[in-house]
Amino acid sequence: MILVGQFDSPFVRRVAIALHHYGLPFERKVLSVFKDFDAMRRVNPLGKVPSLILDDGDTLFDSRAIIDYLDGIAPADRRLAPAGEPERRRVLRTEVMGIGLAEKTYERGIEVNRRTARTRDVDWQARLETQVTSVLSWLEARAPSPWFHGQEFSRADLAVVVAFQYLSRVVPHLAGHDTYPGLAAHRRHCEALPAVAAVPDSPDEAQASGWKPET
Ligand SMILES: N[C@@H](CCC(=O)N[C@@H](CS)C(=O)NCC(=O)O)C(=O)O
Repeated sequence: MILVGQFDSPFVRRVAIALHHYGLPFERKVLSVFKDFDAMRRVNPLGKVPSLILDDGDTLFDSRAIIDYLDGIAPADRRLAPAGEPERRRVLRTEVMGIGLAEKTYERGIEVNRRTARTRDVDWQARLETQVTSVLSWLEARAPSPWFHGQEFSRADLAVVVAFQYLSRVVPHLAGHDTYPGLAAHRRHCEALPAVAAVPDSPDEAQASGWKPET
């Protein structure tokens, strides 16, 4: 399998961590959605990452769809979502919040980094930051101990930890570890897992494709 995308993307990292967790070997094709836009669209017509090129030649798009597929073929004792209800719907609900947190953080980055001060929409930026802090409060209130649901690391934990790591790198003042002690402890528990530790958030890959930290 070939995973397309960079490890500064929380969505690409989600898939890579899941592949490590399942013990599935993969190669990586490092393409940037900005620098390599034409090559990217030859893999995914949307020009988005992640994509996963399967051994039979099929290509899957979107981290949630990819992890859904991988979880379906994983051995039962490695699956990242429970089969039974109501546990399953609760894991998926928290996963949606984690993915949404990463999406809103990413959208805010586009607003701030890819526009000039004159064209930036400050009201839109404020709305995005409200969405980010609102989700953080919702997650913090669920007090993961150490996992969000049950006794094992799940898709919920995976989505939240990569989003929180990403937010901590790109907008550290919105991710105060004193403000969100439950999420900070959750992050430490997740980072102690070999699969998470194997795929560090990569500011190097971000900077190589033109990203600059906010000043
Ligand atoms: N919901 C998608 C989000 C993927 C996403 O937004 N990826 C960003 C990179 S971090 C992207 O491809 N951006 C380019 C674009 O939206 O045109 C997923 O979970 O895979």
